[in-house]
Amino acid sequence: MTDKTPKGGISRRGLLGATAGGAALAGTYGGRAMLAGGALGAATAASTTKASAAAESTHVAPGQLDEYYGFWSSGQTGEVRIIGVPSMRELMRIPVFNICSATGWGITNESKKILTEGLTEKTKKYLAANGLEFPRNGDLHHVHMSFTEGKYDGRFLFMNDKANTRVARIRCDVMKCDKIIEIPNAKGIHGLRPQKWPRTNYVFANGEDEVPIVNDGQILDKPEEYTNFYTALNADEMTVAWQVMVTGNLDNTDADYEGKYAFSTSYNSEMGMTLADMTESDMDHVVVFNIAEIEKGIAEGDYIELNGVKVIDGRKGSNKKYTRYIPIPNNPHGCNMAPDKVHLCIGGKLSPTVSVIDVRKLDALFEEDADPRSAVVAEPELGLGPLHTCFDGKGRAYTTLFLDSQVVQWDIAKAVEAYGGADVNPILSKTDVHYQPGHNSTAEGETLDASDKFYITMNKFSKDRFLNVGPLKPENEQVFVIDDTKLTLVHDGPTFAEPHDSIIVHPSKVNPVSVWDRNDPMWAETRRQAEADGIDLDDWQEEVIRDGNKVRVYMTSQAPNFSLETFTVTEGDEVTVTVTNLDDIDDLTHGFTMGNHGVAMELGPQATASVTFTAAQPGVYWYYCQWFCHALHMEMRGRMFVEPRDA
Ligand code: K7E
Ligand code: CUA
Ligand code: CA
Repeated sequence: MTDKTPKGGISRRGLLGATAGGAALAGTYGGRAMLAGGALGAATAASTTKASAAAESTHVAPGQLDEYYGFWSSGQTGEVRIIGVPSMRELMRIPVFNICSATGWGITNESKKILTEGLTEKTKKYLAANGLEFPRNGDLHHVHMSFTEGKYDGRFLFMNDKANTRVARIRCDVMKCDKIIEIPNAKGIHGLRPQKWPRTNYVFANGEDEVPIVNDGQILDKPEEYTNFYTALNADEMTVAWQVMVTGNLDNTDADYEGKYAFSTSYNSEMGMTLADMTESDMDHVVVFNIAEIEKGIAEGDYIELNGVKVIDGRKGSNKKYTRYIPIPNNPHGCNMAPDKVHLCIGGKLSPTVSVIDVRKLDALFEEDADPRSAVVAEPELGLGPLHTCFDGKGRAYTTLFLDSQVVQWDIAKAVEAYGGADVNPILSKTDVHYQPGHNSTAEGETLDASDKFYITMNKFSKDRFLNVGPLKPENEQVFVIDDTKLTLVHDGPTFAEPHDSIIVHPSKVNPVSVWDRNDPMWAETRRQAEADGIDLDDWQEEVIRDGNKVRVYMTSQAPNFSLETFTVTEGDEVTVTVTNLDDIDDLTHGFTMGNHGVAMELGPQATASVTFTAAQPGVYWYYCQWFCHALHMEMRGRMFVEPRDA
């Protein structure tokens, strides 16, 4: 095939084009006959014996540890989950964009600082006017670990919040969120990826929703004046390094293995505002960002400053040094860089194809008059609704087919040969999943250590796979064992909203501590306040400081006691309780819950946490440890006396 426009076989009929799109998404599409090739029926279910042998090989017996960590997004729940792979046992939840009753995330002063300090002034003003301190929800789609030279380095996890245009970071030493930043100018941060090479200096983040360049109400329903913002964050400082204005919206993003280019898919090159407009064109595009040129442009002052951010103009028709637009069919979604360091795979979504871009051809693409499709080296027709692709390090790719409810395993090299005209079928196997898969993962598949051990698919619907739990059903994650071209299902895992994406990381690359450092920066501000109150957090038991109508109560916890059994405040006082957990052995977490005040916090071994509340009503209130810590855990409690103000 020498034709560099989309392959002849892909016509509007072959696509789930403008007219079919809406119906397809509504699940009424009936065109399965359009599948390419003949021998593509779903792989028949593995025989029972084979399946049980595979299940045996991945069974993690009670007391045994999993082979891998899985880090899971949770969509509109707003948290990150740690899952053991392959058992799929949920090991931990890390609150990020949500509020957590158990740990006090969103309740403690330390977490509130993280949740508020990175917000823009405009948002702070809006929240204050509505009696809020930080957004209550989040929509966390993508979680990725920091890289050093193309491999996970166990330092940080990064994640997006589509709902409130934020990016957050988790420290992997303690598995807690330590930074959240709202991205100025952009709207709806969706795709997010760390730079892979030479290390994660940048985190790239897509703005999905188009807005006026200056979004202050002067321009409203004039889409022709909207733009979109691609953001590079400084990963170490969690600040915005720069932004690029682009034409078309931005969906998913990835970066290469050379540190030269980053990429984003756009399903709305039309800059349409309605479903009909957004699916009008047969072709959308992938934006290629030339990182060195953008850095040079910033250094040379070729930017505008918008809300404190240096913004480069990379829109169509602007200076072509910074960006290039590769035409791709049709409303593309997934954007996945193969660990062969060469091939970038773009899921066609409404097109049954995956477009493969050879990153070695991108230098030439940036030359004057280059054919915009010159870097496309394959476009295999794989099935209906291709969304995301993952890799096993053996030259094979796995693409989820949303509409077909299948995963298609295919050979990248063969796809390139077929595009060049060879009579080869790149498809190796198709396997049913249950049902409607979105993202998928292999172990370390987005790194140079990609493995072909497991294949995990994150399905948007479980339908009839589990006991009925009412109108809201769980989603379903499935684990398959890969044996050459055979994928054997070994586990169904129902899951609460909504596991968009996951990464699977070998324990040799991430080493969390079991006990906090007493001097952890997480509570640096609390420590400063304690010092101002004459208290050395390393050596104290209890203290009550009165400062006008502010009362600061310091206590420690050591199973099964709080160092203070009672303290007294006055009605209307602003009370800050700071607790340090003196226990310093593994797994000895306490908590502090103040009854009837909406106050709770987790206290890991050697951790300090604080919480501030108003003692509004006179009376006796009990506080207690909500984390089961000791045979006398129930007895680990104390009283707060609130005296009437006039008494
Ligand atoms: Cu769910 Cu990664 Cu937001 Cu695709 S995205 S499915
Ligand atoms: Cu301390 Cu329960
Ligand atoms: Ca489109």
